[in-house]
Amino acid sequence: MKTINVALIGYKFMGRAHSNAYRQAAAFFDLPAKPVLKVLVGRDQAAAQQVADQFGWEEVATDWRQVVERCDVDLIDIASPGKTHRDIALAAAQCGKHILCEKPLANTLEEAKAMWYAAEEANVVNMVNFNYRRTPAVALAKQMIEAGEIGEIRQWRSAYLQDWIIDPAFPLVWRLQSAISGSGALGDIGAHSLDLARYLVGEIEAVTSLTKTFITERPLATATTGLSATGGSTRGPVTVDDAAIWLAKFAGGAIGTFEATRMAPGRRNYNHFEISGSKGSLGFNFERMNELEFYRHDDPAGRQGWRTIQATEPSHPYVSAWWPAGHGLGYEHTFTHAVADLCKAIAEGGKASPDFADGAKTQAVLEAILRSAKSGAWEKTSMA
Ligand code: SOE
Repeated sequence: MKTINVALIGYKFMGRAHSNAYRQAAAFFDLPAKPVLKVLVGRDQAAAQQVADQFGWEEVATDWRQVVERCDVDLIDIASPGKTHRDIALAAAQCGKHILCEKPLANTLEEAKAMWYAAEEANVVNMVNFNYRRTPAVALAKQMIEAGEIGEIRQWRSAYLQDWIIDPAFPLVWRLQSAISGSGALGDIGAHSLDLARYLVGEIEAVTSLTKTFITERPLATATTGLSATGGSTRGPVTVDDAAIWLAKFAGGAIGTFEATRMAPGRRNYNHFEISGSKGSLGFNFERMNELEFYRHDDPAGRQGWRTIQATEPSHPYVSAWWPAGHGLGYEHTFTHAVADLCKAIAEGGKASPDFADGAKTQAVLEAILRSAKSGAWEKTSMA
């Protein structure tokens, strides 16, 4: 069997999710090429080594620049914070490596475009990891929309709600610093909603928005693991939004409302959307990720109502690779699906999706939202 040697940069929350995906993909999916966990890269050698041992990486390295040049590496996976994405991707493309990059693609549109052009010029397979597209229920929604089951789409409404920074004593982790993450709830979770909206409805032409930082100062972080952290007594400014709300006009004529917040008590990872079409509606919430809600307007009068499709049948996207009907999947499976699709694209010389062009288009909407939050006006999405 052909192999794809992977170098993964980043070993914390996303690093572990990606590591698990590389371990699982070939065991569950019939892949034309199998990912090999070649080298895990992290600045803290001991911490990276611990994760490498847990997940079975062959080696650990501390300098990504040396790793991207290695001729025994085929795929560079960027699972480090946003501010590192551009430089790593550009170097990887220059060395002819395929690239998987965590979302959002970059911290600015300019960076995202540079990554897109570099990958295209180098003719390497490139993918941005908007993993929620690969939830079976979401992929099923896509199939149903394409089959015309809800008719012409008129409205999108989404709310991506979390509460992990609700405590003012929660430290100033990198996701709360614009120099490292670009933006706050907007880029971290709002970008997922934008990707789903682009995937299911189409391009967004214009937006008007509101952003808010409720807690403007926090203790500096002394240690972080995944989304938890401990803080010291010194404090620093929060330079990103805690919440963002926006309206959108889609190129195809639909209109949308979006909310992304980390200030919604009780909502841990509530990634929700509802789509209203001329013939019916679809609804999804990641906290019940195995279910897709569906309403058909042409059901007989007196028998109409929302139905819940358990998206766990072998006929549903990705499901036949896993367990018998009704047994359900989890968060980690969305990463495994991304890796499986990426390995197929690499082995077959195809294109991955969403690619860096998609990532840059989402970035253009993120920038329009930030512009509108400042100007108070409608802002057009522009790739310029
Ligand atoms: C934190 O908000 C986070 O881990 C995001 O960074 C991920 O992209 C999202 O899937 C879950 O929440």
